[in-house]
Amino acid sequence: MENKTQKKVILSGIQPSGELTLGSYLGAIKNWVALADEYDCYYMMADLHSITVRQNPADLRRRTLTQMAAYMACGLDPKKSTIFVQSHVPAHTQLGWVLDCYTMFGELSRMTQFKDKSAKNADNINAGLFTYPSLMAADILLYQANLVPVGDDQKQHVEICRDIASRFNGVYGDVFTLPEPFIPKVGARVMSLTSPENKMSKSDKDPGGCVYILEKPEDIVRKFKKAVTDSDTEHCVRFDRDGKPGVSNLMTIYSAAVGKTFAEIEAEFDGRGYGDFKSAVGEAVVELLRPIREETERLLADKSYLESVYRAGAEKAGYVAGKTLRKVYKKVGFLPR
Ligand code: ATP
Ligand code: LTN
Repeated sequence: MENKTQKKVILSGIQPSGELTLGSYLGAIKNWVALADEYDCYYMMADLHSITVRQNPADLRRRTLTQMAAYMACGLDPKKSTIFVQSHVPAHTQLGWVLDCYTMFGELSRMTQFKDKSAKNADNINAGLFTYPSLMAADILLYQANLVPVGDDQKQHVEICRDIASRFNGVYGDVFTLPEPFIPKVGARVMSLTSPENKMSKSDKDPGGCVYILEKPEDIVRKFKKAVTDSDTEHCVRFDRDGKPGVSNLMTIYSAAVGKTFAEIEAEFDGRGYGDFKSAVGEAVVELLRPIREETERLLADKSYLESVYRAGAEKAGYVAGKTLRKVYKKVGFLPR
């Protein structure tokens, strides 16, 4: 594919199905920002994916715009990265359909996210929830992305994308670039503050377990004060994911927020109680998120600027995606119009 900058390509996205969480910031967005200079980046609000679970229309619109403002407040510069709304680029659904026909029932049935979400939404196990990964593969393959920065839970979806792309390439020649997942060393799987055996998730029924990136400082501090620590007797801050999941999760968050290693954190809190530690983590997260919240609020006050960003984003993304789609249509044998 023609890539004027000759930079390698990144694509990633988040569904505007809830407010962004500290988990999605540390697991994904932080890396998007870190990689934005080095790569030709496409970052989207995955609104098509979000309707696999029932959404309130007004909330979905509001969250899509808020999410875009938050991406920018986290440090994404629309002059450098292409920021767009997935549903604004029809090529995603168009390629999604084609890839559905190159994706096997058996491989979709093995997807952990499908199994989890079907269990949580037993009254709405729709076909979109099932074919979610082939639409995600279309998102990635349309831009010939080399890297897909995501949290650990999305690794399986990037792997199935590679499988679909290889299958297609096997039949038609080198149409798609095979992408790699890019998963952070620290923060790939931030756990719930109240049940550290589960992933922190925006659709979690227990709001105490999840910290939102736009949350008020006093609420953040309160949630960390109430975070579950471990019932072992040693009462010390030590990293042990299996033996001390609560403390280890807080150490992961603290490490990602302030940039200290686990050994440095253990030394800092040596001889101090869990109470002190939890307050320190809460304060560190407040300081990490404060500028993001303030900048998001500032950006949201200027709707026409936000509109200009997503319109330009859709234009650029649509151009690049259109080229891949045309190639695919030709390869599979659709009669040109
Ligand atoms: P939902 O509850 O709707 O499934 P979610 O909170 O799990 O949503 P996603 O929108 O699925 O979040 O994820 C957005 C991005 O953030 C993905 O790249 C995902 O891997 C990453 N991510 C989400 N939650 C976490 C987490 N707890 N730790 C690390 N990364 C995360
Ligand atoms: N499935 C992802 C969101 C997503 C995505 C993508 C991520 C949709 N399309 C393409 C990376 C690349 C999730 O976070 N649940």
